[in-house]
Amino acid sequence: MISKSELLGNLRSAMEILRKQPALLELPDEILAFGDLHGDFKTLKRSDTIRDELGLPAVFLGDFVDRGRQQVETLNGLAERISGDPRSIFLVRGNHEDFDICSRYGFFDELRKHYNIDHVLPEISEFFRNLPMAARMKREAFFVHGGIPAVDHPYDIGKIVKGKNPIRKPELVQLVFNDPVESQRQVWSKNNAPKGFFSNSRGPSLYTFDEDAAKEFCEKNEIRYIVRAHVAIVDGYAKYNRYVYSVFSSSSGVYDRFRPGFALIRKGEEPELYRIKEYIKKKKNK
Ligand SMILES: [Mn+2]
Repeated sequence: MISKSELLGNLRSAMEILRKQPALLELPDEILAFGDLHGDFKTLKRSDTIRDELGLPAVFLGDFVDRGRQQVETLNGLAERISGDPRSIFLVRGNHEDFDICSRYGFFDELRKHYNIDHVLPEISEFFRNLPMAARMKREAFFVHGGIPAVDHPYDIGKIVKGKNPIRKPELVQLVFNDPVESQRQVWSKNNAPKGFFSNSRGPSLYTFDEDAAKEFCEKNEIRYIVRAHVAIVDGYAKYNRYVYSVFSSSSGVYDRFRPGFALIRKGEEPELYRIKEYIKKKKNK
């Protein structure tokens, strides 16, 4: 297991980087995007292989902890990587990087097994609070854990700020929690919700959004599409509509049978979606 001093050291070094980063990260024109890791340290290591192979940086779209088997290793590994080379790894906050959530879904239990939890929580909280809430590839894509907020729709991503721990600001909560919805699905409109937003079974103050809402958001923010995570997808990725792509990158714990995916995003081209193990195998056989 990782020692307390190693964990705290890596978190503190990473925080030096995160503190200087804006709430909305500006990404380079070519990048790999990974979804929820949920304690899947093996997938994090496989992502190193893919980054090395392609010589590209990667953005991780939140939910690093909870549920999986190696949550501390995953958080520590991300902190170590970002402090080692902040131009090759970018982090975006998920709804599980929040003490209201990760005190209930496994992370606090894992911490208690290995440490005096009071000695590590302050650094972890600071790490969470300094994480960017979203990222953008200019004139191309918006990257976020959950989805677009119904607040002030079409929402201006220039307004994004970093969140406290726990996250409280409604539009920030919605960035990490909202979901796209397929238009065929039966959904309920909510009172006062902007057109294109519907109820979300995850909670009363959360929304789903359809293709029209996504289109208006993209036009307002001068991007072509949204890359997000948050939904567990057995096959690793999904295209919801012309404007929304989803990636999921965990096969740990409850996601044992899942096939983790990632996206290769290049400015001016359509996103390429892959499953991590198949991608690595194919490259090996070449
Ligand atoms: Mn999530």
